[in-house]
Amino acid sequence: MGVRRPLAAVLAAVAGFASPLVPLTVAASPAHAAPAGNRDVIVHLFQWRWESVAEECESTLGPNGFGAVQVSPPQEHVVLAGEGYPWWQDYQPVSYALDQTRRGTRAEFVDMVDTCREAGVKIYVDAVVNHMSGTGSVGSGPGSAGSTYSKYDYPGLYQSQDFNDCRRDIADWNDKWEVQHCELVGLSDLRTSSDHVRDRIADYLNELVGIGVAGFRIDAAKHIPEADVQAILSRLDDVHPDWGGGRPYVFQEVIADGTIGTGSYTPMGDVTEFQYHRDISHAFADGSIAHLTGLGGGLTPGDKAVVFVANHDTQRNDPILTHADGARYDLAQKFMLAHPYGTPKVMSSYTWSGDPRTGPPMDADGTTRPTDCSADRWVCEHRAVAGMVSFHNAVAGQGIGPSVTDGSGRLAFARGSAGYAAFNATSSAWTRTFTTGLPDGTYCDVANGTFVDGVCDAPTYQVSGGRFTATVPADGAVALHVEALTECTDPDGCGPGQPSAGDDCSAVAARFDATVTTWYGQEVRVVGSIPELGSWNPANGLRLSTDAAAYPVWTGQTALPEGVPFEYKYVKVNPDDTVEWEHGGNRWATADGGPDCSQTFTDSWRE
Ligand code: LAG
Ligand code: CA
Repeated sequence: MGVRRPLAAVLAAVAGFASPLVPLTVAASPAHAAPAGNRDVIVHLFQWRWESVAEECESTLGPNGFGAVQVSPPQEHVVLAGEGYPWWQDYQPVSYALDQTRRGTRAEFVDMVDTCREAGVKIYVDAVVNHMSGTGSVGSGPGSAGSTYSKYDYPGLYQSQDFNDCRRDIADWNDKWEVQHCELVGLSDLRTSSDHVRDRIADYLNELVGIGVAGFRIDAAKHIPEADVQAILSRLDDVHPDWGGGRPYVFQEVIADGTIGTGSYTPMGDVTEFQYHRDISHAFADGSIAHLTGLGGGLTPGDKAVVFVANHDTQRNDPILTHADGARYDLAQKFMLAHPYGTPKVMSSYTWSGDPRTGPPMDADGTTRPTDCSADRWVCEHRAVAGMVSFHNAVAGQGIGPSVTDGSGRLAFARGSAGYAAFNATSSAWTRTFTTGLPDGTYCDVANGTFVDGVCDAPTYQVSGGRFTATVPADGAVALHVEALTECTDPDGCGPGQPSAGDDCSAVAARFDATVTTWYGQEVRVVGSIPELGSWNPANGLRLSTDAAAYPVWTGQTALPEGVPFEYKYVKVNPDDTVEWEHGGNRWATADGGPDCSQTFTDSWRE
């Protein structure tokens, strides 16, 4: 077809198009493509402002395939000016109002959830529901949103009868009843056996689900009787349809001990596996990693375990390996992302000197400052491991294949024929040839950079005959996987959606046929990850056209490189140049010209 008449002229001829312009919702443009596939990796953006989380979703988390952000608690909290606004204010709720925390307003929170959803990233809320505030550091408030309160009285929410009767600290940690009914570090312990309390907690969590929150970390879950956790979770609504509906994802903070194990909480959801944290951290701290193919053996079943190298408590109270350890710690987080056991939770920290109570970078009134990864005390160590998230996603479902070691500090292993990773927890480089099940081609080393929109910003390695030779840096890694190929040289191809070998077309004559209902004056374009489709800039996208006979099918043609995977979406462009993106994730394709070097993409606008 290829009709290129002035649009107004074309559309004026179409019956029903004389209607006035209707204002459109302008959805945020995906600055980058969101990788498809399995996305379950969680990053804890500890203490980040909502607006900073939103920016990170767009710039880094979505493009690299992170699945979710654990955000710090969003409910109203105590404000402890006298103690210099410590980070742990958040863990003392004053009400379930989302109006104002040190990290921002309710509107900013909502905007974050929406922005992250557009980027394909879920928000998991740290739900502090075992307790309210403590004595000592608090008086009557007001809390961060202005509420007054006292330890056992939160007007309009909880009164004295809503707290357990054991109004003292947990003393005997071998007594399960005490652990669950007395006070954790002096925090007033909610009577979670009561319907009133269960309903209030469920109201709070359902408000978040209504905003689009997709999951929860249940803080101090071990201190809430199992039946009470069950009763609260059973009251929750299903998550937003954009996430496929279904139950919210839940992981429970259970620091297992001889009295309470993770097993009593797995019926309700996932659990934190602290033994994994200790095992991986000691192994990397000691440079003794050769045995780690078996990591996770004997622990909570991997499909129920959330795993981490450090969390916000361990990095302060019981540090084994943390951001302060630099490359070796990054290496451990990379290993976690390469290894099949558990759902990985990557830590993102800020530094403090001396006093571990120190809050995040903040203004004089205790309001948290926006994150600038190159300033203040933000570490942003999740960025150093971002490429490994793509490895984790690409090898999902593949077991550990053949492994090699060299002394106790070096270990390399395959993940089926989808990936291969080598880790060197020693102070000298490790050069050797590795035998993999990977198809032949050029691979982006995602342990040392990222692979986004087909662009590799890391060293590349040539796999030939399934083998590659690498020098794994001291305290470093090399990781290759089949979704980060820059060129495929394997005669059998490199898998669906990947560059294919033996490209026989110099270019593919590509045609897009899209069924799109438009208003008079609107234009339709194809915008995508490759320059031919505007590199995600709608202004440079491929313009489609239609006419009275063809409408609502819009058509356009361009030449595309064969065998290069790309992503795209359709957009409607209004006369004032505002842009409406179609909904849903990015579309994926690889031009494959076939014998006549042409290809047609037939699509329908996704509402
Ligand atoms: C958690 N998981 O079960 C959190 O991961 C952990 O960070 C929380 O403790 C704890 N449970 C309660 O939600 C943090 C700090 C504590 C702090 C507490 C409440 O690690 O140090 O306690 O939050 O803000 C602070 C003081 C205590 C005092 C208490 C009550 O440090 O000395 O007794 O407040 O006033
Ligand atoms: Ca309790």
